[in-house]
Amino acid sequence: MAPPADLRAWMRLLEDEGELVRVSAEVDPDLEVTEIVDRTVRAGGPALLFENPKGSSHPLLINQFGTERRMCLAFGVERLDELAERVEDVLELQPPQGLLDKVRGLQKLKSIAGSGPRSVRSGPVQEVVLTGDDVDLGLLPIQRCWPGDPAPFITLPAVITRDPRTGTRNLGMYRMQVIDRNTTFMHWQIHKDGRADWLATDGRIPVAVALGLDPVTAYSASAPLPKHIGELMLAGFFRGAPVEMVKCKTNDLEVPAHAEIALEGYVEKDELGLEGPFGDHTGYYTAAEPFPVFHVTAMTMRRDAVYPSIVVGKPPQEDAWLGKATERIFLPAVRMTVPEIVDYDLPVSGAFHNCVIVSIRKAFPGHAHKVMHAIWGLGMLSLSKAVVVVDAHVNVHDYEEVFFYVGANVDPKRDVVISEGPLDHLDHAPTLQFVGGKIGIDATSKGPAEGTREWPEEIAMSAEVRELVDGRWEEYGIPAHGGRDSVQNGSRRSLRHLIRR
Ligand SMILES: Cc1cc2nc3c(=O)[nH]c(=O)nc-3n(C[C@H](O)[C@H](O)[C@H](O)COP(=O)(O)O)c2cc1C
Ligand SMILES: [Mn+2]
Repeated sequence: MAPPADLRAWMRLLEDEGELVRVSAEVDPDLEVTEIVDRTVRAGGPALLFENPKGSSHPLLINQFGTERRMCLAFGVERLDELAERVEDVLELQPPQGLLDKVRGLQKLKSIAGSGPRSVRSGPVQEVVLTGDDVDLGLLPIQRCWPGDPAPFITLPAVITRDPRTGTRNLGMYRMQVIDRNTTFMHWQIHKDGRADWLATDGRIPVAVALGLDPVTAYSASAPLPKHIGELMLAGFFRGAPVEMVKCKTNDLEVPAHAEIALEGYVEKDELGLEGPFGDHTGYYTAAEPFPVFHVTAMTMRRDAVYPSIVVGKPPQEDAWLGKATERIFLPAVRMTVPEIVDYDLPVSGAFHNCVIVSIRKAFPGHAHKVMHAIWGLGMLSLSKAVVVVDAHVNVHDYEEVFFYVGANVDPKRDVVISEGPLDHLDHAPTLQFVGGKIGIDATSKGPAEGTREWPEEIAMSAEVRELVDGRWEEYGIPAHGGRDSVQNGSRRSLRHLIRR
């Protein structure tokens, strides 16, 4: 099934699938929503539509991405790995061999060529237009998420800018702390494309913010694409249809025509204020820091616009599955430069930048070290603090299994690499902000070529006996829950178990 075309289609789909619960009781966006959502996310519960958020006439949608099933529904796939397969298919475009191959190749090219956004003359996002003194962010049920947050924060925006030098459009998800009825902060972290666009301007940079998008476009705002690749292209590729854009009323940018709400305005090069603290996905309050100020010159919306929100905090939270989608979607791109990588896993509890587990087809001495350094040199993965490398046959998603090899195969003196480099903007542990230590753990098997003794053979049952037991299993009369099934499905379950703790 094709992904939903806009937020309303998505909400209908969620409702039809029993994945959306409407809450009609009046609930306060000040902290109360967070506590309800925190409990719901941890229980693997449904998306929630708060129909009567206190102080606002706009419903608040939250937890739309909070489970693997909903993330799959959002993209119209059965498994997130299908997304990787689609990307791989395009990246591995080879010269065609024969007619059938040529036709397939053309179809692939078309799927990319037709992915770019399309300009349209009008769209429902501009059914209501508020400018000047009518702009009022107080109309929206913006959450104050955690007790230490000084103000409400817009948490699920797609922020649109253009590079002043090249005109390239960027979409990014950056939290926005509300200052007053028509200004917010813009939390452009140091490594992000939105910040680079702002730094490249001489005076003021036009900015537009879309709220309430179809789930694939909303996801794509969080995707760590290289700066020259547009996020709307990725969205169009996965949607199978271009994102339609309509011109803003008060600046030269465009916003998705089918969004629920759009904020138009600008950011000055030299106007900064103290943003934060904010209870963030690190599980801690990130300290107040200077960030630029966003002035809202127009607020446009659909009639009865739905306001989307997300809570981040101590993992696991709803953003876990946005991160898992990124992990799957970007695997083929990672493999393009480091083809010996079989698979990788960024544990949710590692807040995505703390730890990467990677399995490799090891081919030469020191190979695991090569891969560690490759990861520390690759896009946003470069911010990874710990890299654990295991052999190809190890299931990187099964943390018990990984821990087994870290214990069994590692001589800490020989196999631990301590390095340094750039770290996540929000990481509070390093002595200096932005830069500090890295740890690499080589948990692959070694051999004399790497200066070790002869490596022992791992225990495994012979194929003949496994087949014999498979064939005779019914005969033994051992109930499935204690036997074969639970062993065969063990790794999938353990991932889910960790996320829905
Ligand atoms: C819910 C959520 C909130 C986020 N908040 C921020 C934020 O406040 N600031 C930031 O720089 N990145 C934030 N990110 C990460 C960025 O969206 C992500 O790095 C994205 O790739 C940025 O786009 P860019 O590379 O085009 O700048 C957030 C991600 C999610 C899923
Ligand atoms: Mn970008």
